[in-house]
Amino acid sequence: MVIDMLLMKDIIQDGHPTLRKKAKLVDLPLSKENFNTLKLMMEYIENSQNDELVTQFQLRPSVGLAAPQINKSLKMFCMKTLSEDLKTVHQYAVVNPKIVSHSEEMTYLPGGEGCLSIDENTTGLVKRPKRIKAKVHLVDLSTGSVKETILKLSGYPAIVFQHEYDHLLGILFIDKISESLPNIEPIHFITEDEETEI
Ligand code: UDB
Ligand code: ZN
Repeated sequence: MVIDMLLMKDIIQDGHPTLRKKAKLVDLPLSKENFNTLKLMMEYIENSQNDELVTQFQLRPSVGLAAPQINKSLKMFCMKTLSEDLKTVHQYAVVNPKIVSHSEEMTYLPGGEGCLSIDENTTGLVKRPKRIKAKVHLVDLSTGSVKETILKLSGYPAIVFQHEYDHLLGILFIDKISESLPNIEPIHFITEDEETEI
């Protein structure tokens, strides 16, 4: 029996040349192989958000994974994360994305960014546009259908999207670290308690 599942050993690390290459456009219609790769990438993210599987398989709890990180130099990534109010799931399997516009307003994760492809002790503040519009091909991983759409994202999901998008350009968050970001409003996750206080 062959278990087909991505593990940390499958994620290449900083220093590997693939992480610095510009990824290639993905052929459409999507090949079975690329569809299967996207499914494995989303499965990794979902497994990594399950405490038991994190312990069992030593996964890093993850919100996004780009194909170059598993040594496939292709313009595709998966993300699964919540909005700052923790109410909306932003789960996307994305092919051939292009950010077509972004806000002037910038934001950042106050705890800094990390990366599955970089040593877990390395984090840093990264300034990014607060809102983006991206033309993407979205893949429905249960049916295999692909549709072109414009994704409009704001706040945390926009940061995750941009981090993954950078991987397709050969850019890592360490290229963009700032020591401090005065005058920029960081992302703020809203808890239920906070909401009831209002
Ligand atoms: C991550 N995880 O997946 F808010 F349940 C990071 C790592 C590098 C620490 C694993 C993460 O942010 N987890 C997380 C955050 C939450 C709630 C939660 C889990 N990535 C993805 C990556 O490296 N993709 O290439 C790094 C993120 C930093 C900013 C956006 C992506
Ligand atoms: Zn990353």
